[in-house]
Amino acid sequence: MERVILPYEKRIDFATNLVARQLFNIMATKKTNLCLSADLTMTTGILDLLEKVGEHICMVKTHIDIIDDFRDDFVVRLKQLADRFNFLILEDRKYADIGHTVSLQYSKGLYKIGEWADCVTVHSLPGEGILKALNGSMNCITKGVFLLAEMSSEGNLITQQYKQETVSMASKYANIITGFVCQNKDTFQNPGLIQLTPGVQLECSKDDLGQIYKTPEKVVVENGADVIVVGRGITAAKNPEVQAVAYKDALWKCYIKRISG
Ligand code: 6AU
Repeated sequence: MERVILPYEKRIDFATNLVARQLFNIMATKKTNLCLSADLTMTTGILDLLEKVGEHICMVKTHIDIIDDFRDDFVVRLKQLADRFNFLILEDRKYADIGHTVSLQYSKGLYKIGEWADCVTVHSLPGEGILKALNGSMNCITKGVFLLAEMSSEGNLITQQYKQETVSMASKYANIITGFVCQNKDTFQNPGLIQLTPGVQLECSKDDLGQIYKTPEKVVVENGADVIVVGRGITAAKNPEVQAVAYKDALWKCYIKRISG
């Protein structure tokens, strides 16, 4: 059966990565496929926002290296919110180096991402070594990778062949692959993997730096998005809480339409 018309709860049993199983489960239980991209630069801004919108999201996506006042207790509080509201944490680190360097970037340094992130984003560009390294550094029982197979930005250099080779590279590391960051449903067929799609806004069609936005209808119904990343559509709104609910409702309605055929 086609992945995009199966409900999340039926896809759990196809998932080989535990984070994918957890995410399907959270989406089905909380009835939300909204991932908040909390691209704010102060820890209080992020934590306050999550207090307000935590109940409406299945996952928060962080860029830990844009935070001005990072301290270790930030991740402790982030984890507490994730437990309280039952959402996962995706660190959007977009690893893109040789395996050895990436294994250090994942586990060492100021941020020690491997200690707190449920999953991370990774580029396939350097080749298989990057997945081999993460497979070795991660506690594979509880961690996951979203591999970038397509991007939302104008003029990006990803080709059809790059995308196909990215998907075939992932098939060798099924235990750590949660899914793909991509824009189109033809990217992969496996119902146990998750399509994470950024570049979504209700009001704008682009920003000034090459980001391209599509509507919830387009990304979920036509293009097969399973988890939808919304950043400034919520963070820059006058009332982020109200806007988070608007995105959650619009995205869930589109998902129901898709699985209802
Ligand atoms: O909704 P925005 O435009 O404010 O934020 C979109 C977020 C940003 C980007 O770093 C990220 O999504 N992103 C990614 C990811 C998730 O990997 C890939 C991509 O192709 N486009 C994109 O915008 O935090």
